[in-house]
Amino acid sequence: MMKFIKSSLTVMFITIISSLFASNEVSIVPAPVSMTTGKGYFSLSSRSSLLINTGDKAVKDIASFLNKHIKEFYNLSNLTIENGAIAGKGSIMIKLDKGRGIKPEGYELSVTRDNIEICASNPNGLFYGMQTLFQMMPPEKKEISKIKIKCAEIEDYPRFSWRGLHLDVCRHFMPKEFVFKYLDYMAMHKLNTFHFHLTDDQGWRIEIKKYPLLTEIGSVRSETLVGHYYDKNSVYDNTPHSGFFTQEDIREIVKYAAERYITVVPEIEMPGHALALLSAYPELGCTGGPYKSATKWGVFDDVMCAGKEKTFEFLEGVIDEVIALFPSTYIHVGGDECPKVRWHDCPLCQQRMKDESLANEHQLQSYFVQRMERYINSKGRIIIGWDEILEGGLAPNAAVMSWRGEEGGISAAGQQHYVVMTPGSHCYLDYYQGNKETEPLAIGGYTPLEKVYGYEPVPAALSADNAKYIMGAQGNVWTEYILTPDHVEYMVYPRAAALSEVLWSPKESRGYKSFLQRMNTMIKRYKSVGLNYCPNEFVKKTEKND
Ligand code: TNX
Repeated sequence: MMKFIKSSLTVMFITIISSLFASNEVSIVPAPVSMTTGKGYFSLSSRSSLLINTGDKAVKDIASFLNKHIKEFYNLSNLTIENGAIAGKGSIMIKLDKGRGIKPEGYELSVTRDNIEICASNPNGLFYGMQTLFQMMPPEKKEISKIKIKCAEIEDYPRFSWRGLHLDVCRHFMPKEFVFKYLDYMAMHKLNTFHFHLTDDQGWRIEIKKYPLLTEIGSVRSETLVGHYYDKNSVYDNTPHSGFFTQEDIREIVKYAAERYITVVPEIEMPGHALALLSAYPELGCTGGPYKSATKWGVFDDVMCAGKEKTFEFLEGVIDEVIALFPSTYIHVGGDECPKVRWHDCPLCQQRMKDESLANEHQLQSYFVQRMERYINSKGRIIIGWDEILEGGLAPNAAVMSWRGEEGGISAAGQQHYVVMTPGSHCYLDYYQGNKETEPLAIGGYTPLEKVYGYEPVPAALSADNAKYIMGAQGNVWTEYILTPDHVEYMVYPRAAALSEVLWSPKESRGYKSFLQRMNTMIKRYKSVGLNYCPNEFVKKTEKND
C-alpha cells in the first residue's frame, strides 16, 4: 500500500513538473494573442508532406522558406510541396483562406499529433505563422532527423500596423550584405517596416543617376571624429569614409525585404542635414559654398536654399528616382533639425517669404515641405517627416514621426494625421542600455531593455478617436558611435525584441518576467543565426541557473 501511495505521489509530482515545463516549452517572441498547448507532439521529418491549397507564388515561396529553414538548422532534406486542401496524417498544410475572417497580418496555427495547419487571409499572415512555427522548433542548429513540435492552438495578429526599425547608413556606412541580415532579424521578430536613412550631413548613400556627383562627391567624407563629440580635445582619424548603394543594390534590398513582408521606407533628408548634398551641388545652398561633407556630428547651419527654384527642381529629380525604386506608400522627407540662420540672411529666401506671405522662417520650412508634399502626392505617395514638420503648419496629408518626446505625435494625431511614435526616451537604440562605464561608447541617454519593454505607443492624452491615428512605433538606430554591423546588432538586440512585443502583442497580456524567460530561448536562436546581442539581462539569469 505504502509503495502504491509513494509511486502515485511520484507520478503526481512528475505530472506537475512536466506541466510546468510544458507551459515554458513553447517560447514565442513576440507573444501571440492566444495560445493553448496540448498533449504530445507533431513529429516533422523528411517524410512529412507539405501541402498548399493554392498555386499562388507567394504561398509557394513560404513553403520553400520552411524547407530552407529546416535544411539550414537541422540539415533535413526538402519536403515535397504539393497542392491539396485536406491535411492528412503527417502533413503540414499552408492554407490561404479569405473566408475565415482572420485579421490583417494574422494567422491561426494548429499543431496536433497528426498534422500542422497554418491558415491566414493573406500571405503575410502565413509568413508570420511560419515564423511562429520556427520558434516552436529547437533553437539550436544541429542535425536531427525528427523535429518534435509541441501540440498547440494559436490565434495571432498584430496590435499595430507600423512595426518599425530604422538604420542610419550615413554616419557609418553598412554593407548590403548586412542590410540583408538586418531584414532577416526583423522578420524573425515580425517587424514589418524598415526605415532606411539614406542621406545626411556625413554622407549621401543612394545613387541618383541624374545627379552622379551626389555619390561621387557626397558619399565621401575626408575623416571622422574619434571619441565622443563632447570630449575636450577633438581628435580625427585622418581616414576617408565612404560607401553608397547603387540602384541595383537598392532593388535587391527592396526585393529581399518584400520577400519577408517588410516595406522599405526611404528617407531623403530635406531641407536640413544636407552638407553631403551641398558638397556635390553647392549651388543649392544659400551662400553657394564651398561645402564639405561633415566629419563630426550634430546640426549644421548650411541647409538647402528655400529661395531658389532650382532646389525644388533638383529634389523633384531625386524623388522621381526614389519613387521608381521604392514601392512604399510613405516617403520620408526628414524635416528635422533645420537651422534657419542662412535663410534669415539669404535675400532669395527673404524674397520667397515676401512673395508667399510667410511670417517667419518656420513658415518657410512649412512652405518647403508642403511644396515637396504636393509633388510626392502627385506621384501617388504620402510623405512622413520628423515632428519638426509640425512647426509653421503641417502639410495636408503628412504623417509625423514623433521623436522629441510624445508631444508631436499627440498634436498630429489630434489634427487627425497619422503618427509613428519614436520618442528618444524609449525608442532610441543608440542610447546606452547598461552601465556607461562598462558599455561601449554611445551617444548618451539610458534606455535599458525593461524601459523599452514598458513603452506604450498610444499616449494617455489621446481620445479613443484620435488614438486610431497612432500607426505604431519604431526603434531608431543612429550610427554616429556605431561603427560596425556587429555593434549595430549589439545595440539593437534584444531591445528590438522588446519593441516587437510592444508592437505586436495585446497590451493586457504583456509581462516583462515572461518576456525575459522566453528570451532565454530566443537568445539561443540568436547564437544559432550569428546575431550579436547585448547580454546584460541574460548573464545574471545564467549565473542564477548555474
Ligand atoms: C537626432 S532623430 C537626430 C539624428 C541624430 C540623433 C542621435 C532625428 C530626427 N535627428 O540626426 O543622429 O538625434 O540620437
